[in-house]
Amino acid sequence: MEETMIELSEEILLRMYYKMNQARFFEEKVEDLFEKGLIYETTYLSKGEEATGVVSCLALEKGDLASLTHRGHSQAIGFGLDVNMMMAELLGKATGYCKGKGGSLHIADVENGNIGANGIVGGGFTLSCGAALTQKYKKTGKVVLCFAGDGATNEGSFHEALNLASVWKLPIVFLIENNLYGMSMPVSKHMNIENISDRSASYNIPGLTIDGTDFLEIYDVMTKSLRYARAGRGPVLVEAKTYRYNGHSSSDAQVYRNKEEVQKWQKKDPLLRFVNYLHENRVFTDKQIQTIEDEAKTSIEHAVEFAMESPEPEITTVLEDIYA
Ligand SMILES: Cc1ncc(C[n+]2csc(CCOP(=O)(O)OP(=O)(O)O)c2C)c(N)n1
Ligand SMILES: [Mg+2]
Repeated sequence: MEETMIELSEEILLRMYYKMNQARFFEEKVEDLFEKGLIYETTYLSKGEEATGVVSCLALEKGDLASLTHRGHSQAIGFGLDVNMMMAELLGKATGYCKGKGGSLHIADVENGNIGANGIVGGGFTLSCGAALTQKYKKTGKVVLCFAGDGATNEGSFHEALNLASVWKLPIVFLIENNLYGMSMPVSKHMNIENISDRSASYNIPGLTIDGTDFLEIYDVMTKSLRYARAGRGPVLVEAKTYRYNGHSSSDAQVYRNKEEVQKWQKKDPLLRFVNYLHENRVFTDKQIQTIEDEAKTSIEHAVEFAMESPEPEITTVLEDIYA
């Protein structure tokens, strides 16, 4: 892979910071709405993981595809999904991505390359391989970004997918968001290796471990990995070490970790690191930074208003769009 660091324009920095803020505000609102009893499913929040979700998507080119995980709000916002439709889906409204019947775990926008979130851990690996095979077969020049968690890499589907992607040299980048736990199980207890990227050796493909709280490293490594896959050289496995601040889901008492651990990770919060970079490098003025944050917040407040004012699905549509 290329040696020199990929340059970041002001425009891309602005989009990254805006979307990372949107992702954080989106989930703060989701927590609030859940507590008020307005979200009927549980929630899987990605607060703390905004850099991996957003920044890796911003390294994609127009027309590229992505498959998301159950912890996929930051990924979806990064990919460019509409926050109004996302919020409406979480509130079970007819204006949502699945007309209010799928919830967070089934948000998808297939026409625009978003193969979808997935309630099945490891379900995205093989779907992504299928999508990547289509790109190769049709010579579209497009690449698939496949998100997954650390726990998911213990599923058989991970190994099947990496093997096939390697043998067929599929245009796909697997991005593992290693947030150190699969539910309450620490990585050290569910696998016997330090770095998940080592698993790439079995399939003779490049494997890289990066800091998932550092937007600079994510953008650099993801851009290069996507170029590698786009050039027809085959898949890449990227592991980003990151952390989720919330419990696994809304019903997690978090007895398996202590506050100090959470606080340690919050010190390298991806948004904090981003804003420090903006200040240190004088990319934007304080006023401009404030405006980006305010606009991101306003967009989420609008999304909540849109969702609250939207109608519920009609009872007559209850059997529509049911596949199984
Ligand atoms: C096939 C399957 N097995 C188990 C579950 C239950 N489950 C939901 S999330 C989860 C943990 C996944 O851990 P990881 O891949 O690390 O993702 P994270 O939740 O940490 O983002 C499990 C076991 C599931 N949804 N699907
Ligand atoms: Mg995990």
